[in-house]
Amino acid sequence: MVTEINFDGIVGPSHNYAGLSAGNLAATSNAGQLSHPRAAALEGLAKMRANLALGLTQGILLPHRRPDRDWLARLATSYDTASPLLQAQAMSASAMWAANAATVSPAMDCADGRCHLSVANLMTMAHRSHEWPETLAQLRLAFADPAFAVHGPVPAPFGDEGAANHMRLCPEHGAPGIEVFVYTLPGGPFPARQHPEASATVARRHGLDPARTLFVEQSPAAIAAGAFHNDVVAVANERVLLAHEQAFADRDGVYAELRRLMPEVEIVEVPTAEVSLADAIASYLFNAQLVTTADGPTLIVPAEARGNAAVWRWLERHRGGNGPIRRVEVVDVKQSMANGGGPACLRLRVVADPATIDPRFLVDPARLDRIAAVVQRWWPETIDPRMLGDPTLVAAIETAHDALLAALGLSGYLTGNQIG
Ligand code: SUG
Repeated sequence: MVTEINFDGIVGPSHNYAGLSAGNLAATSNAGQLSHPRAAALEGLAKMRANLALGLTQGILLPHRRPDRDWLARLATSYDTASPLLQAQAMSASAMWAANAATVSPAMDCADGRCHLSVANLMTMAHRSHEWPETLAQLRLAFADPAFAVHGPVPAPFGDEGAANHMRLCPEHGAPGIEVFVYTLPGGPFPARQHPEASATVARRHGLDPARTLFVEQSPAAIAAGAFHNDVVAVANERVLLAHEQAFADRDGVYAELRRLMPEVEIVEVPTAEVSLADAIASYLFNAQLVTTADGPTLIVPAEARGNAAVWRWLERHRGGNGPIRRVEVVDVKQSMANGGGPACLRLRVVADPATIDPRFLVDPARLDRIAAVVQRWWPETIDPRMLGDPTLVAAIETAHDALLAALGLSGYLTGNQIG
């Protein structure tokens, strides 16, 4: 049966705060801090457990091999001889933010009746630009069934950040939807990561109906305030769009188009007067998972949203009743948050039949226990980003990764799948 499946990226053993993402205020302000990879991975696993307890179907994406020695070889260097910056870029655990793995269009929206996935090139940030070959290998394995079509990256120079800049609304579960691609234009103080041509390419490849596809510009004010992806200022699920007043460049135009295409749409706007852009971004109110549970629409927010007085006041006033947010769940993912990744960043949503997915990429509580045991045993407790060159640390990270793949029955999954 077709259902929503959230694939969370498992936080890799090299999780660290090297401050690599300009425009991502959490990451740049925490640059140089000590990270806690073991705690980070356990927080992510606890979030997945909580999702299972809500009755949701849960999947995983694997941490990538770090350091990425193949990438360094393509740059004609090796980990031992690379500069500290290249070492940090080769060591980043950024593949954990699965919302940036790919853009996904469910079968109901695609001309050929298959669910399409386009791996994101993430080319704007050096440390993320080398994720796609390993992500693609995982997607080709997890979604090998003919029910899916998995595409390679959009060619350079068109930056693509995947589902973080894409939303989907539909009148009811299982119905064809309206797909909304949110692009960015350069000119502000921070990089614009989602090129409009990348969004248009993904829509064409997926065979989306142009009459049911919107391309909208993210507001430059939001990017300048630190919203480096649309999913930091807006989230959608089924009939509901929850967005900050300053999420889109042409807010009235976006709402009018949505209402025209889908009269059932419920637009919940958070006004600047109640929650400033700064509060929205610091708390990650919008980087929430908006999911449908037996109790109705549920918003899964990070603990930082509860810690922000203005945001919590807004949530308290708008939850419950018969409204579009029946329930609010709070999860603690502070290790990921400190690098700018909230609950929604950590997951890639796929609407599909779980029976068509490689079962090694799906989890139940027992499988999560097995992963947690590997993390407890092998993940470093802390990493000081100034120590990324330490050969003992590098060996520990590689051993930890091998141990996880072995536990999941996925050792050597890249063999014969390597690209680049
Ligand atoms: O691309 N942080 C990620 C956070 C991604 C969040 N994803 C979504 N909003 N969907 C990024 O900026 C920080 C890594 C570092 O600085 O080491 C980082 O890459």
